[in-house]
Amino acid sequence: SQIENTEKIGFSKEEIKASFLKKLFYNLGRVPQVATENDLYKALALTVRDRAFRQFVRSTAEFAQKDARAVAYLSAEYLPGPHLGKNLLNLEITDETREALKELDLDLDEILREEVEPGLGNGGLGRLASCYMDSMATLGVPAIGYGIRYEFGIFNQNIKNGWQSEETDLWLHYGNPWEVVRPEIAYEIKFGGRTEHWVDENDKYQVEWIPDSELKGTAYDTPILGYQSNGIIMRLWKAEAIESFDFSVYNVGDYYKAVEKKMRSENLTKVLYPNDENLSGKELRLKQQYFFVSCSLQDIIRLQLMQGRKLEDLHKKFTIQLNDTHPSIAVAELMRLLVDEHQMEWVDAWNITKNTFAYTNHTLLPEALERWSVGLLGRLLPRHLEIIYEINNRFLNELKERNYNGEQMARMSLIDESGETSVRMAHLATVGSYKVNGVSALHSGLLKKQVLNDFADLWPEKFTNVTNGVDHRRFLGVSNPRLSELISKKIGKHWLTDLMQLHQLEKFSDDKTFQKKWMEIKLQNKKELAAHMEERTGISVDPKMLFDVHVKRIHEYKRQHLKVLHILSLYKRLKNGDDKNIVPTAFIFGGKAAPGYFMAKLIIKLINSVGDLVNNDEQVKDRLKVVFLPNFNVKQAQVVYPAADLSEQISLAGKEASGTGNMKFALNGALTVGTLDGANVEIREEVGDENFFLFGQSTEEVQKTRAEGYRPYKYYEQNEELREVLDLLISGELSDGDKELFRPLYNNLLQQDPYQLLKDYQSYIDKQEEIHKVWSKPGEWAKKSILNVANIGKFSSDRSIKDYCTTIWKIDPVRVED
Ligand code: 26W
Repeated sequence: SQIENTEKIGFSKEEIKASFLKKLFYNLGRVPQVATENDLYKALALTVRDRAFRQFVRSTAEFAQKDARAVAYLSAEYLPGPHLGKNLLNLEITDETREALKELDLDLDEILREEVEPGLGNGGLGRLASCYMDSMATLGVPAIGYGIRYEFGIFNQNIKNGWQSEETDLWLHYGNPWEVVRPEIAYEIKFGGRTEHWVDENDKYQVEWIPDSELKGTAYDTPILGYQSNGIIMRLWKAEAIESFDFSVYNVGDYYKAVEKKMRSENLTKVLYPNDENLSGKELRLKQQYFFVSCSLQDIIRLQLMQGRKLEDLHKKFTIQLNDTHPSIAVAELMRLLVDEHQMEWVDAWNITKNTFAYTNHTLLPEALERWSVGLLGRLLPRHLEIIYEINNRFLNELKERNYNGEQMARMSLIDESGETSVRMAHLATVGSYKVNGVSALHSGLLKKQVLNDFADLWPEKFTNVTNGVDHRRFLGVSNPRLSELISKKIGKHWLTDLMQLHQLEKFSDDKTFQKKWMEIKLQNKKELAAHMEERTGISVDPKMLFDVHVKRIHEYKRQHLKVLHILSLYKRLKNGDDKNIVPTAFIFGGKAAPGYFMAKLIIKLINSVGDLVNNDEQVKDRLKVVFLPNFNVKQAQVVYPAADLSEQISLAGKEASGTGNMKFALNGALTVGTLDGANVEIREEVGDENFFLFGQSTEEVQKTRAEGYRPYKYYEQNEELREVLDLLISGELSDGDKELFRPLYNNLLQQDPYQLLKDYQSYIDKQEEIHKVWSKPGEWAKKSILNVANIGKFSSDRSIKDYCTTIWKIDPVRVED
């Protein structure tokens, strides 16, 4: 009878319950008694999606009516995390839903755990894109996020015998209730072949690209809700074969060949490349980039024309944000579409192009700066290579007119002739954009001083900074309900839309009862994480220990192995009976290594080996625990951040562009031990020196060390404890007697040590001693923890998006009120 009630898309407990039962029955053919966990999850997801789409439709109507200027966010990666819990919060129906389910004898938390998250990204960059989607939706920025619908996202990580192994991510296996396919929104994409040039009867220069293969991209839309009112779309493209009208005619008798072609087309969006900060140089990767860029640009042009606007005004109605250089081929593709397909003059097209794009740089690591060999690019995209050369010629002429010399011009050229001739994608993006930004104050400064120095001298007004931010509604609101409730009780709920409100907590930082409640919540969260870890690893951890957490992609520059050296030094001390200033600590690691990155995989093995040694040693196992939590992703992150006491942000200064985990930890009351790198610098400024554990060299000192001829061996010789710890690596004690296993790491540290671990070692050890002292004074720790949260307001992605709106996009948000 409950099912027969007419469904209203309302927000009361009764309406949610009715919708839920109806979805379960009519969409899934189930009644509660026989439904699987997945059925229940899907029924609830569909219930929520109806409400999400309603918000989206309303926002779109509003934006259209206002003829608002819009952002197209181009990103090869997104990491939205689980949608359900987040959408409940945004619709403000978490409690009603929980109640409705309870009446059906169902548990919301269990259903939430069913969701498999879309792992359509590697790490920081993809997660940032999703935080920005949320904030754009919340603030009412007319926006659409374009990307790729990878069939297999980032691999699932298993740990076998201490080593990482990779398993295919089958996120679509049970179906995806959040997306809607739009078969009528599809575009043709060409590859390969050649170009033909001629002058037509009107004396107009014409170019035709005659490709040797074609496929199409179809749109899949996922609504991304903002808090309380707005909704925008994440539009992901899936590659498919073109089934043209004459397909059957041309392929008579060759049906199997046609099927093969279809399968080859679909390969394009099969899998996400699991490398970050490292080039693979693979043809398929360039194909993916061009594919999603071309679909998105064709879609943007369609939207522009559909609204009765002129193509000449494209840059007035759209701004296109390039999330790193991954979509930077867009500069050439927009030129091709305007000049070749829409018959625009080059100069006019260029004017539109360079006023449409803005480019965000996310890394300074030389090995991560994208370049494509001219051979490959010309074979795959012959017309684009011609266009890139034309852009370059005109650019170099401009430099010549300004009296640049040959050396400077070679440095700035879009084409690198030094080794294998290749296109520098960061230069293409910079020349083709009206703004270029880095992602923290330090990083934006280094960008201007190092990688894009010549360009910053040429166009100083083009360069700017937007410090990253995080979606605090997800990383505090959804994932830390206990702390959220305590905060709301004290200062109201306004922090959900204005994180600066957290400042009001400052006055309670000395309040003993508040401190007690604060730390009690942390302990509860730690209990949950401990249970979660025990279930996944079998390792039990006492929640009263200091939770010292290092979670992020595994990379040498992030220095997970510096953390390992610290653990080994404590282990040695305890074995020598020296336990002063060592508090019981659980060291928690998580993160994936790129499958082809040997050193990173060896670091994972090392962490697990150290865990085996420490966790099973009767003498120390109550003092130290080491856990490697497998398969770190957004879903697990939401359990980890709320439970952390200490946040490890220990990259070599000058290497981490910003970091965003650092913000999520502090938002949940963890204290940071960190270097002056990326956004750490700004976090420390905000929370205060006395509430941040700083160690290590500054960027300038790092450069000086290198310039003076860094010899890590000197530190090995001079520092006895460091020497003992390093020698432990090759003692066989960690590896069943195998002295060779960790030798590559050992040799690397003693001979090159490119990330200067040995140089920063002692400063790190000393700082950790101080940290353990502070932990021994609970009141002091609690105060610092509260002050971290109270002063973290700047790092909401709402602030970042407002910065983008004012300094780059020139867009006024149009918030749709209920
Ligand atoms: C070409 C291979 C490749 C793939 C991905 C190179 C580089 C990337 C990304 C840019 C890596 C990445 O995620 N960078 C991170 O971006 C975050 C968001 O701005 C920053 O917070 C991190 O510091 C930065 O490492």
